[in-house]
Amino acid sequence: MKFKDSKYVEKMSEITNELYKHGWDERNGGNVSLRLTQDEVDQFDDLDKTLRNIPIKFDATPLAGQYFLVTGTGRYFKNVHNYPERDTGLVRITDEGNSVDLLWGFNDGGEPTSEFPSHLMTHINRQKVDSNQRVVMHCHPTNLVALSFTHELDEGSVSRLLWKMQAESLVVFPEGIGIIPYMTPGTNEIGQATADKMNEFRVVMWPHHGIFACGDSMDEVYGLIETVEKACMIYTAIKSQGGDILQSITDDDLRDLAKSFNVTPNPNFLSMQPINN
Ligand code: 2HA
Ligand code: ZN
Repeated sequence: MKFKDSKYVEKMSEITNELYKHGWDERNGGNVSLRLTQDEVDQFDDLDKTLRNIPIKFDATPLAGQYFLVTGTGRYFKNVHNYPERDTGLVRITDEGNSVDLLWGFNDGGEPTSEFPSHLMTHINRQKVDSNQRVVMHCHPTNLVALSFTHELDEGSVSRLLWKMQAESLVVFPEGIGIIPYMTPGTNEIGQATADKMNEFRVVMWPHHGIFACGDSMDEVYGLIETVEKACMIYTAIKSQGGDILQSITDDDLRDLAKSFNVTPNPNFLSMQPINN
């Protein structure tokens, strides 16, 4: 079987198209990486030679030998589903950890996303927490970016706000949302700051820019971003309806929700003991 016809390329095409259609990835915006296992790669008969070696600018040795299907730098998510072999690539991290071998894709000379440091550093940290870790996704959800201008950038208060915007939030992201300061995109520094947050969270806000999220499958991570952005969208709608909140989900409601869905809210943001409501 050819890799181009695989379910991995199909899923990458579907998700990048969804991200584009939601208006979360204008022009160069957004990037996705998906880890493949050796067994998965071995199923294909066109992945056995290195097409090119591409240097990377940080040490990825903890991922040596791992395979990632990743979107390319400067690619437009509007087009990925029509040109997957141009706009995405399958790479293997070399043993030295300072470059990747290209096995498929990027057939116009392209390279992995400019946010590859944030992706790979996140994969490194998350694999320590969750051996099923596979996906990292970055996009620019409109209402979340807007919220980063109007709301204080405090993880506890943003997490509690988003939990109270809809019953679904606490169930989907009980650990809350991490926030880094505004930083220059594409740098190793933003990569390290993001990956550090990923020790505690699966979703990190990049103020005035977008969101980084990770998890076990494309749908899990896409759904996580969708749920965070929906909560931000409800907040936008509340503000545009005049902003007065007459009734809301209470802390006790959140505790009941956590019990019924068997999730553990981040104890720094919500105590399960109803003391200081
Ligand atoms: O890949 O979204 O953060 C383009 C970006 C940079
Ligand atoms: Zn971005």
